[in-house]
Amino acid sequence: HKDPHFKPGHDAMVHLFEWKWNDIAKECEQFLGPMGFGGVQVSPLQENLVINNRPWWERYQPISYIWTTRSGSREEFINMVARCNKVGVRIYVDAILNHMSGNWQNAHGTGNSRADTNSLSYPAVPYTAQNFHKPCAINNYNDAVNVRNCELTGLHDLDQSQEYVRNKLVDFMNAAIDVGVAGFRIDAAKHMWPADLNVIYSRLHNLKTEHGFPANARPYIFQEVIDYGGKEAVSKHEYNSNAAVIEFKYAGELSNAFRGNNLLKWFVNWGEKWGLLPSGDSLVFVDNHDTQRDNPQILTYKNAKIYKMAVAFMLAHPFGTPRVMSSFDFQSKDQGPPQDGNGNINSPTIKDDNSCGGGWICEHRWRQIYNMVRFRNTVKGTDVNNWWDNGSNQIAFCRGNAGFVAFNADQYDLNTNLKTCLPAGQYCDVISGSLQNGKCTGKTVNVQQNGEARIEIPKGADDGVLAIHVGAKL
Ligand code: LM2
Ligand code: CA
Repeated sequence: HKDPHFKPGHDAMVHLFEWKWNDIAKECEQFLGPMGFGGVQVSPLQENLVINNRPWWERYQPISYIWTTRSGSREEFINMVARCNKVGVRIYVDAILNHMSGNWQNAHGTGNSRADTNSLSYPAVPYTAQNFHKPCAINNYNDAVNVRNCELTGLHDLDQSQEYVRNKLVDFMNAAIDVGVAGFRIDAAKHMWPADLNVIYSRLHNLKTEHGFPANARPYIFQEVIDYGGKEAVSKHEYNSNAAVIEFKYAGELSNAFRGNNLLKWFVNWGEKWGLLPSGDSLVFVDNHDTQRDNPQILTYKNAKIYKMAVAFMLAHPFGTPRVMSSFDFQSKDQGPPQDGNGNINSPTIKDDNSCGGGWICEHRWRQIYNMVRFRNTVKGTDVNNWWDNGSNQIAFCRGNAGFVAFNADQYDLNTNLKTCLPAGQYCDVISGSLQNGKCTGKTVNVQQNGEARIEIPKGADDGVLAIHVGAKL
């Protein structure tokens, strides 16, 4: 369950947070496939409670396993998966296995199901009170039983030790596998027992060859276990034997350094030496839909220049399976996606320069980000070599003889000759521009016969990164 099954020439996942299925299908065909993205993490597929003012987080309050949400219908979901697979882009579903909704009066769902949440009755599944842990509040992260058998912010906590509950969860996931999804994000995995999860994973169907997967392929599973390395009863090390884990420490350390609280030169040994899980077990990222709202240390689209530097570093470095966040703009924590007066989600608008409008940020359509996805594909299979740093926050490294990247997070210019490891010639810096019709719209870098080039990143430049690779040679 650790292989994302990206197609050749495709890499990196993008979380299209709160996007509609029809819009994702179009995005796969028009942008993600051609640009070499590997897959999309989509918002939850299961029916959720309709909550006043339609906050984004209503989707984390399931009411049934019916595939009807504000992202679209069952038919639209099936159509999206097929169209994305066809252009080499995989779909990963955000699966909420830990809980159902909290308590709400007159609860009804996006598929019109009803529930009596106060008595833990969800007839559209059906679940009754006996399928849940006896309600108690999670309030002690030093106690694994409290963390796993009590309610996360009042969300009714399913008992995954019951065969009945396991079967409901497995059936839901298998139905998604059967229409072609490549895997799942496991929401709140920290709040479930690894042994129960492993039983559930073991019962999942293989991915099907008719959807372009290799024979006997297992679904990719990446589990949300928030573990920054502090002392808690539950740790990420309990979860990575059978499936991948979302590496929060990776995200924390990257934001910390690019904010200026740690020197970039220390990234010379970035990886397990920092206390991260093994590369092959790690889903890595800079920000996610939670941390961009509730963790002020984490970089987001709102800190554009240093955010793009952190994302570029993630995509340039071979560690882990990277996930790019694609957000909608928000002023307050609860604000839902761009929507009309009836609560229907609006589609993003796409401008001439590739960027989005209509309240959608679409970080994945920022040149500095999608060009680094291409970089990552081009250098695949190589290691980091010829690391250089100035003893501070100017760093550079090669990826074999296929790519070279440099960063300047110091408050003074970077202007020096560096080994790029690339064949001599003229290269287009894919951060300041793109190679279009044989011309570079940004800086050109001249690599000498000895593999060296003059590398310049002035302190006041729009971007603090320079990246060249053999796929963008003039
Ligand atoms: C997750 N991972 O483990 C998701 O990434 C995260 O976004 C979810 O929280 C959480 N777990 C549960 O799936 C979000 C949001 C919460 C929100 C819940 C449920 O961050 O604020 O809680 O979804 O919608 C809300 C209210 C909270 C209330 C709760 C229950 O904010 O005050 O608690 O609903 O009604 C009484
Ligand atoms: Ca639980």
